Amino acid sequence: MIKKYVLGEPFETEAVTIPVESEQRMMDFGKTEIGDGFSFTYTMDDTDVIYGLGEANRGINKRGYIYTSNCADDPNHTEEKVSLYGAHNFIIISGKQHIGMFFDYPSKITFDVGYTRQDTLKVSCERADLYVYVITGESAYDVTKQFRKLIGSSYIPPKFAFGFGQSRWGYMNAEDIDKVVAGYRDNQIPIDMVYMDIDYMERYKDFTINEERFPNFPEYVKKMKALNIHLIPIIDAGVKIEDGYDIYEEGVEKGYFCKREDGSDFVAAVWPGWTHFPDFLNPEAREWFGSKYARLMELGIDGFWNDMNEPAIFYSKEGVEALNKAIKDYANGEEQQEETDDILNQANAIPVKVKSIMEHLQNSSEDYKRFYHKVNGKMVRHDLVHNLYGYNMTRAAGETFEKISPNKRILMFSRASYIGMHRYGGIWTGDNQSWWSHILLNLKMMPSLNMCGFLYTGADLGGFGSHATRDLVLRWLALGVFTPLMRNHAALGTREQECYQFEHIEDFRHVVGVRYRLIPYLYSEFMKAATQDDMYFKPLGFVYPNDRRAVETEDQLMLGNEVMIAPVYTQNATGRFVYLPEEMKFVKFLPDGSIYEEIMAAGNHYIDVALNEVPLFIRKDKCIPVVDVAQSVEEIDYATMKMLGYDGAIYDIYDK
Ligand code: MIG
Repeated sequence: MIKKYVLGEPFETEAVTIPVESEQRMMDFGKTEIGDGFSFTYTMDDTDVIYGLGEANRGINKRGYIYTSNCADDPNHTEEKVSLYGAHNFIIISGKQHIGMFFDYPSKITFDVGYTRQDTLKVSCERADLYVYVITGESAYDVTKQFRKLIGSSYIPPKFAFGFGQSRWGYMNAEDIDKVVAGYRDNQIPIDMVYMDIDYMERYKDFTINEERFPNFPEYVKKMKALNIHLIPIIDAGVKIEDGYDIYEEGVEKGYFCKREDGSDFVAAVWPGWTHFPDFLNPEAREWFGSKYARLMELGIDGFWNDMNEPAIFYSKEGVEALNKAIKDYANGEEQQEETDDILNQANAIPVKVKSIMEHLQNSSEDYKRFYHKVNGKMVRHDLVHNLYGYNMTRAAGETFEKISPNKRILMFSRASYIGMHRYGGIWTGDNQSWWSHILLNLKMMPSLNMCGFLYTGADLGGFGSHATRDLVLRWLALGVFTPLMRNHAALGTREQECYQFEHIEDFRHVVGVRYRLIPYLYSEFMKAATQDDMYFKPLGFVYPNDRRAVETEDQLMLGNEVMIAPVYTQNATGRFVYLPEEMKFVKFLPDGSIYEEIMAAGNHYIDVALNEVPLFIRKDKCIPVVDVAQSVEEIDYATMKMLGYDGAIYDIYDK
């Protein structure tokens, strides 16, 4: 059952697509307080599990920490962080009763899940203008499915997007990309996509191609297509201010950029230098920006990734002015440097005020108060709707794709997001690090994202920041084999981590190859999840809710209807412990192409998994299809399909 409560005057985020009659009274459980903002407080039972929050830090069970939805460009996902790139305000209280709550509120909102008081859940935000949807059901899984119906069907990418992709910030030109393609094709490591990061553009101008770096780009796209390689360019949110750049000039002329209070166009520095931000909350501006994706589609491009759309800001004009003033004041003796007894520090000290301004220049909350959106003829200050920006950038693209390419799916995923965006694109989970703990973080985020509608997701495999090691990349790929988005991506300046950069390339060939053997199964499970508003990845507790040990398992996931995954995420380990809630078949894809199978009883086991093996479990009396390895999705030979799992299980892949 779904109830909708209206508090104050909510902003219409359009996250929900199904009309629900609203009630003006308060929720009849927990405690709602309105006055200085909004808060909802609920006392949790010891055994209540809190699910949800999509792209958030820490566990599948969110208890024991505090999280703030505030789309943030923060590349340091350490354990204490409270905000990442997405804002997914859906939680489920699961215990004696199962209650889902969606707080449809477009600005900063905090979920204190037993942080301040261990038994207290408190959700609070600054203004009491929001919709709260309350869903009751017989289990957390049931509540999730009801919620998913409410917010509309998830985005479906083209089939090639289930292949493997290679990316790196630093591929400068066609030669660099040729090297990547050769590195994969020559070594027979399957691949379908190579990503183009910001350097393909002309001075970082959206929808341009640097002709010196990519001479005759349409031909190049064709040449790649002939090799079954899709080139996937990045699109940044900010539009470069440059005379003669038509998108900048049109945007200014039509008033499609975000404005300051005085009506002038807001100016912020990002990769292109000074930019304006398209006003994606204005439907006309959205349509206008969206239509520009067609420029690249006309050149043969069929996939994109949207970046910097929190929006990320290096600094604003106002920020620089404040800094200049502080420096001038200091030089004129009006601002003292921090007093310290430490002689060394005295010599190096930066004046306090200057230092504090410098530290807050980037992604400053002050800047988010400096620009406005035009919504239904009214000016709305950005910070009040901050979490909708990336959502509406991706929606701009998605609406264009629906219009100009109704019969062909286009690959699209975004960095920033809000619930509702799941209808237009997937997401990648941003700038993680080449850390073992981030393999586990990747795994834990996946089911939470599914609860919020985001099915086409994945992390930067091998880690974005920091230097990767061979074993980490292999182990991470063995998780990536199962994530719908399987992309190796790394930051400029880090160790090269393409699969052919390490010794014993055959191990990488094998692990990526397993993905291709499983694509018919993974694709089919994805399509079922997308078309039936279901989950692709589930926590074990969604399938075995009465098994406390299963509910508490945070390092294994259910995939589709048949599979459980349990990747190794510890360095130097030759295997791991697993918990089987029921009898299952342990399957390992071995490097010689054969498959190891062993039925295991319910309970605890230690499984041996070498670096070059890919493990999975098949649930009792079920089986899955596998095919032979192919070098691209296009080349998969369905005639090689065999069933793997329990003998005698009846399995019709197309009509299950
Ligand atoms: O300020 O385009 O998260 O994937 O490689 C960094 C360069 C901008 C951040 C993205 C990352 C991408 C990088 N971008």
